[in-house]
Amino acid sequence: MTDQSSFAARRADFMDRIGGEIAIVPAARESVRNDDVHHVFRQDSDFWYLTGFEEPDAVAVLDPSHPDESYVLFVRPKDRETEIWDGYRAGVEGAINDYGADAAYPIADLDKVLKERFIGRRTVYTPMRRGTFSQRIAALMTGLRRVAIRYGRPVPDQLADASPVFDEMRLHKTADEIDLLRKAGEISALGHAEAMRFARPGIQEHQVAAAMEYVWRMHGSRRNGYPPIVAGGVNACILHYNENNASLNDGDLLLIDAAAEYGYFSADITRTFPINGRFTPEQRTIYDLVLSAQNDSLATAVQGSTMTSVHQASIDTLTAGLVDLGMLPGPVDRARRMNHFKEFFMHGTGHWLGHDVHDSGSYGIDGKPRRLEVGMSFTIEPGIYVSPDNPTLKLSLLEFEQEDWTERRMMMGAAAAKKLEAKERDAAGYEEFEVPAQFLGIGVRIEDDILITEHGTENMTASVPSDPDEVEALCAEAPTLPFFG
Ligand SMILES: [Mn+2]
Repeated sequence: MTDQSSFAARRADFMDRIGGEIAIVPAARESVRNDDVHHVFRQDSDFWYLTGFEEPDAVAVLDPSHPDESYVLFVRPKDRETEIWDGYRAGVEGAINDYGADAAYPIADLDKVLKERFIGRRTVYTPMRRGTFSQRIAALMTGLRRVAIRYGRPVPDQLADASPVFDEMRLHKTADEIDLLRKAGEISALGHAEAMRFARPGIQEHQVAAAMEYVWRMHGSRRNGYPPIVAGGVNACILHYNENNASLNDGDLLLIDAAAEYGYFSADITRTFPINGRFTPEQRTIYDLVLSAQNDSLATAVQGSTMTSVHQASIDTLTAGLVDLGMLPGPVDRARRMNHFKEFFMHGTGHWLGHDVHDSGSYGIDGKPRRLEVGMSFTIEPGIYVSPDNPTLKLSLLEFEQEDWTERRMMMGAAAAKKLEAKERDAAGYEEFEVPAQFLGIGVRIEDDILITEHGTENMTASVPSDPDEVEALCAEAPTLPFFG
């Protein structure tokens, strides 16, 4: 597990990156589920990254120019009565003795102490992705300024975003972090393997989820990386399906996008397999195409490449394959120019992976795709979803440029950009196209977790098979877990 020295090393690095300025970083807040019951608490990833402190209602202050209190924690104070009801608190004593803070204060003193610390400073860093908290800091600065100007005292007039500082640090994984990420991948794969053994016609989606979660908890994972998607048959065509309350049907596929969190690192795996253990020829055809797209993306995922190239490889393979199967009108280069693949593949091919399943970090630098470097981790997850409700495609004849879309969305906002695009599509016209009936209702995604290392590209989740013959062999094995039905 991550020990205190690695948090201290991150804080030192973070302080280097903000120069002599001060940074204020808030913990996650508890959220009410109902009455006096809260949702299960999970610490904010940025806050965890710097502190290793798991309580809500806390704030970390990093103040590299302070002579002896460069790391200060504001925490819930010890309170015997409250602790009997709601659990242990480290308190100010624990924050100093166990979490390495140079000083600690009760959270109620935050504004008062910050005002003192702000004297003589020009810039205050805070993660702007925590919107309401950065607004609170901005309000504090404004209030302080009005008084300070009167007395000629210098106080900060600039609020700077700490989120990109976290992004750059979190994007590059250290050896210790990679160990945890690999472990998250390994145990998540064990759960997927059990799901292949465990699933059978007649049981419920959430029962398959339970079998996977049992495996993960037993291997030391305290929680899932994200809500599991266990989608039988046509449910696979709903991308973020997580009702998980349908019965599994003989002859359908089961798409499972689910993974464990381990040591605050999330894996992210999708496998699709036949519920009765044998692919139909149509299912196998679609499956093989998605798998070859994933392999082609994997081949481009090398040091120096970009996530755009990784995505492009899947788009090219899927487009050619879909035309070949008669699922899109050809020729292939025309289908490419019109982005027809979006009829069946609506999401990106991958995203950064780390403390959060869709981890923070920019995909571009100066408007250009950033290069993959050693220590970066991401998913590769092409898919094909053939909605049963959409047998007649209405294909737009508009030739579409991805760059234009990004630029527009930035300048005019997503809703306005979408509206303008719809207008252009209408102007360019449409053609209708019948999807071959035998493919309707099939949804397949295959997703693995990738790491760029000095020795090449590593698939951290390859231990659960994606080769269709190996998948069928695993489905044929007896489950290791009992079914209580
Ligand atoms: Mn994913």
